[in-house]
Amino acid sequence: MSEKKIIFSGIQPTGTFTLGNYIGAVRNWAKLQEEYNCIYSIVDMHAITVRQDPVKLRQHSLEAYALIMACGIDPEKSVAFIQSHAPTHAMLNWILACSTQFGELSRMTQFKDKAAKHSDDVNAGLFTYPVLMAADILGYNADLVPVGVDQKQHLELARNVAQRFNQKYGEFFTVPDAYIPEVGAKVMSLQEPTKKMSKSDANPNACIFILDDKDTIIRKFRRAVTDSDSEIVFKEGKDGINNLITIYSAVTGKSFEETEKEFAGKGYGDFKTAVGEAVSDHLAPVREKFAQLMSDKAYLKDCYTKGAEKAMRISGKVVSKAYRKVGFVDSH
Ligand code: ATP
Ligand code: LTN
Repeated sequence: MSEKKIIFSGIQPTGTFTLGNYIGAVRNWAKLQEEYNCIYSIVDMHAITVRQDPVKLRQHSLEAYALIMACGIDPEKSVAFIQSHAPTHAMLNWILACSTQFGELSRMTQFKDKAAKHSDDVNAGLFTYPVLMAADILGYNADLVPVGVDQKQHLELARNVAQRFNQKYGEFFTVPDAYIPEVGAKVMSLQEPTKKMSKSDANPNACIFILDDKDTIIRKFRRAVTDSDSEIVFKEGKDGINNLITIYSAVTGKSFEETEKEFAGKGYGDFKTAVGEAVSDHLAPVREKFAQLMSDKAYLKDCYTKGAEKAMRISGKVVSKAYRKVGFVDSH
């Protein structure tokens, strides 16, 4: 048996990934592949907690799979699959739902935000979303979960559910830790820099999508909301500039201080263009790889089919043991 720790993470196929998804989560997934046993999923079952057009959801799921590969996930090194292809997640979801309290789900801020945003469809799936997320993670006994800071509360819940199950039935699930990057854990909207950049933002100028072309990226950065000051320094109250410095540092690897020095005495216009160029250059290989992958659907299918087989093999064992733990009669 390998001694490597286990990583699990997921992303919803709700549209092209933003720079936030990339810096906060997906690019770290690729970096972790060498050191850990990594399992990554396109969580289509989570996506239908808000209304999706079925034709678009199918397309977005395939694109999301190609996108994680374009961002460096190697399906030979990691297990990469589509969540609905592994029914073990839904099986474990039920078991864990019975160790989750109504009260704790009611406190989830993502639920409150999404319920307010989709007030015509506050369905049970939206409410129990974090239980399915716990099932994703615990079904592989993951040690670490690389996510952006917005998912911290869901991770806490997954830990509580694991601990509660372990108390009821005896030590079984690994209690997972969140793995949140130091820089870029919360990339902000370019139009409202106090809000997180989100795939489903109605204003396309608020987000950089990782497949945007160079001109679009530079144009969006040039329109980014900043402040009436003129200094390029990271400090409280300068949300727009802080966000741009964070993004620049995340893609160039330069520290905040180095960035401040580089742009000392320069204007916001120059800085915004430089951020746009750095981001576009950084993402150029992702755009190329994505186009190449989407032109070979048979290869993609082969990858996600094999990925699901591997995922089922691992989580199938965990689910069988969990069934036994709770007292279900063996079916064979
Ligand atoms: P949606 O807008 O459809 O709710 P989303 O853009 O919030 O989606 P998810 O699929 O929910 O994206 O998140 C995938 C991963 O990206 C998660 O780990 C999440 O924490 C991370 N993430 C999302 N937005 C940001 C952001 N602005 N900054 C850093 N990380 C982010
Ligand atoms: N809820 C996450 C997506 C997600 C996830 C997971 C992340 C679903 N299952 C398991 C990490 C581990 C989000 O980003 N909104």
